Amino acid sequence: MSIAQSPAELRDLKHETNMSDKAVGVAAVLSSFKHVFTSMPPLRGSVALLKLNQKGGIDCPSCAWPDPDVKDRSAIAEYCESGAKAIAEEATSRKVGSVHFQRYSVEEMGQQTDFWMSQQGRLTHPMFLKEGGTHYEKISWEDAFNLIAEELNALNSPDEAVFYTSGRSSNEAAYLYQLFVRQFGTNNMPDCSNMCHESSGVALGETLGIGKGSTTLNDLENAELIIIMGQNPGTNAPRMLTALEKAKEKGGKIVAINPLVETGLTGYKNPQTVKGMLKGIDLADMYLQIRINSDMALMKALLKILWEEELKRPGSIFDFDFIQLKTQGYDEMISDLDNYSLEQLSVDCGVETSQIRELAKMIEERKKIIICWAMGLTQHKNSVSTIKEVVNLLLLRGSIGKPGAGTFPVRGHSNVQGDRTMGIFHKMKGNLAEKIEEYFGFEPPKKEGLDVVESIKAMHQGKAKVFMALGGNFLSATPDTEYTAEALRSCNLTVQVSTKLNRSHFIHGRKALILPCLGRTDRDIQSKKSQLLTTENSTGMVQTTEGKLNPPSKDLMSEPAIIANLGHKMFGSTAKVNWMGMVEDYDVIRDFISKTVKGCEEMNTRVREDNGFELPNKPRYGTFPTDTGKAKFTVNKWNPIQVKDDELLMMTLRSHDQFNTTIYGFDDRYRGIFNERRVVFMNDKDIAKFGFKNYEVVDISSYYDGKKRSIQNFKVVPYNIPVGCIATYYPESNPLIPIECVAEESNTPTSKSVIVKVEKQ
Ligand SMILES: Nc1nc2c(c(=O)[nH]1)N[C@H]1C(S)=C(S)[C@@H](COP(=O)(O)OP(=O)(O)OC[C@H]3O[C@@H](n4cnc5c(=O)[nH]c(N)nc54)[C@H](O)[C@@H]3O)O[C@H]1N2
Ligand SMILES: Nc1nc2c(c(=O)[nH]1)N[C@H]1C(S)=C(S)[C@@H](COP(=O)(O)OP(=O)(O)OC[C@H]3O[C@@H](n4cnc5c(=O)[nH]c(N)nc54)[C@H](O)[C@@H]3O)O[C@H]1N2
Ligand SMILES: [Mo]
Repeated sequence: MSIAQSPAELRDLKHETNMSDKAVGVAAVLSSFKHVFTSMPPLRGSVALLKLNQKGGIDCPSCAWPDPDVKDRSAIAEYCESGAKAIAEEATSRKVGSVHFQRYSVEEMGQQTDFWMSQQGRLTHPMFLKEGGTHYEKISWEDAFNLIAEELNALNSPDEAVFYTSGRSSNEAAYLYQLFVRQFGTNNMPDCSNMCHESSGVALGETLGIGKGSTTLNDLENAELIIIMGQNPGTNAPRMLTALEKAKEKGGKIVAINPLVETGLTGYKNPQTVKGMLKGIDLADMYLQIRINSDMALMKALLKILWEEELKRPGSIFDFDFIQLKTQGYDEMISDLDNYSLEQLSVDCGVETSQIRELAKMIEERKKIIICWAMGLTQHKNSVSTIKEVVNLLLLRGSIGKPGAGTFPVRGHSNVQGDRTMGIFHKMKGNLAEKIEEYFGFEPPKKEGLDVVESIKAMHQGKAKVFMALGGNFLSATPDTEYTAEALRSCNLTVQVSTKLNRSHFIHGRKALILPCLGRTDRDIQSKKSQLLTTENSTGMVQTTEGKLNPPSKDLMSEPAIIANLGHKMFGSTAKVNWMGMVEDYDVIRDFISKTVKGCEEMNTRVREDNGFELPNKPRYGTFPTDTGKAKFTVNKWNPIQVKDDELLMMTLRSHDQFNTTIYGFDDRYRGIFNERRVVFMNDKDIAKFGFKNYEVVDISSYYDGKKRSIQNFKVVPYNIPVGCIATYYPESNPLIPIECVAEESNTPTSKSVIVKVEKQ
């Protein structure tokens, strides 16, 4: 068996139906405490939880959900079950010391499950796997930096190295990392965004002028209509539910568009109020159970109905003042709608026209409209176009650039947006390039670098030979697991800067390094002073975060210190780029950020203010910094994915007990799944059609371009999911996602629409 995946062994699945009334509430509170207090002593656990998302405390590492105003923060708890689990995972008292690596070979550890890896605890020492070695061995930091420098210097070109970033790194670490990579001479900086909200960034950048959402938490609470597409906030952004509840209390309506009826959007019990704990409410006023990958059809259907109504009652539906003053491309967009029939669009998305009309009516009657979305919209071939249709809808109603209205892509990793602001990007932004040259005295490379998918291909073809990752779990997060494993294995050196063990440590280059670093919760002391770090949330607010707990080992380095040491080793610390000087006090890094990153002026002062500071966001205030200065309507072609009769369309999801590739446990409580992850959710009709029995064990394969990719041992779970659609958990199903299958324009792997066959064993 390949060690590139968690073993395919089955567990004893328990499946309960009717979970909707068991969401959040007491169970969530109990689950939070269980995770924290079984991982660490009570005092450590209490300090961690009490400091979470409080001013002067720790910014939660679980997701990028914004914090309320300081004055509105709950005095006792500003966290959720998912945050508590993330804290338990990072601040655990368990450790993986060097003895552990003597005891288990790389092969043996690779045979273990992802859950086992997360349970082993925090990494404590730099570890080295020599060429042909069977076990990682302890190495000094000095030797580790020498080794990386040696391998980098031996390359024929800087473009033969690849530098990945996950989204947990602080702004300070991200800033130093991009500076290091650019001083080295490449833009090969793939990041987790490439697999996450890249499609949002591209679509919003083109149509509205910046690749970020336009709304704030306050807007959400004051919206009249919130449409939530392709997102499961109950699990992945639970604090969003509190904001939705507030919006609802003020009379706002909530509509969910999702192939699954996700608990949280229904049956929500606020765990932070007594009233909320006792009585569950359905947050969603309307739930459209759409077929996978057909959101564009639904959007077009809505646009068509709104246009019909506008023709009947001219001037009453569309906001022509806004359209004339602020936008372009209206005529083309409207006339293109004639190419589609409402009936066919309704068939394509699997939602009755009567329901679509009902939603259209809600849109007609309200002006303050916010559309939220996450991975259900971004990880398809047509994602960029779909998000542009979302923009079309908002523009027609003038619902953008006004309080309570606009776009809300809900970000994933807690600092994924900040990493981009700091310059982690495989493209070089002109403005940053000039500033780097002005302040650091070297000319950064201009040539576009490699994104995630391109990096994997380059490694596979031998064109990239050194791989370094600042966080993350590249092997398991990326598509086409076996292909990616081959890619990593063909490198000369792979370097993982990590807090915890993961599968990317066992699928490695000829030589491999694990560099253990401080996490968000750890106290970071430099020059005898505790250091602040900063992050940016989903709504573009920059705030401080300060670790409060004793680090698991004195041999850990902070991420900024690791990068600075490497920079110093490679280039020396000069007057212009004083690598070691920058990490003596992170205020120095922030001073450089202030001078070189637009919108971060006076960062040291402003970030210490109560709520931190807001990055510039012109669309939020009604101006659109596109090349023409106008917001753009776009024409997007709708082509349904062709799925043959013996095939199904698969989406890959997160369970309630995981953070991306980190597996906290085997339950997905809100979906009624207990003690198993190897499940495939399927409609009763499909189970009958293919002749399966409930809970029968099957294999799943994709046959893209004639190449068979397979995963074994999945239990068929009857579930309320549209016919023709199935769902499995990520990362177990990543081997099925072909490396060539990507979103147009954004190059994001199509993790939410994989054509597969489910096969009897
Ligand atoms: N606890 C926890 N929190 C997390 C994470 C985690 O793993 N665990 N991950 C973080 C990260 S990095 C991210 S990006 C976010 C992810 O947050 P989500 O995007 O909520 O995560 P997914 O599980 O991928 O869920 C996608 C949702 O989209 C729906 N969906 C799938 N395909 C379609 C489609 O074609 N159309 C529509 N309308 N819906 C569709 C699915 O049914 C599901 O509800 O969460 C962040 N927060
Ligand atoms: N099939 C499928 N694939 C997907 C997705 C999907 O929905 N379906 N979602 C995609 C998305 S949205 C994302 S964002 C990616 C996630 O991709 P990644 O960000 O690469 O993956 P994570 O699982 O979040 O990374 C976990 C590892 O990060 C390390 N880590 C944790 N905290 C820190 C820290 O503070 N510093 C450092 N240096 N390391 C740390 C730990 O060692 C841990 O093992 O996966 C993508 N892949
Ligand atoms: Mo993400």
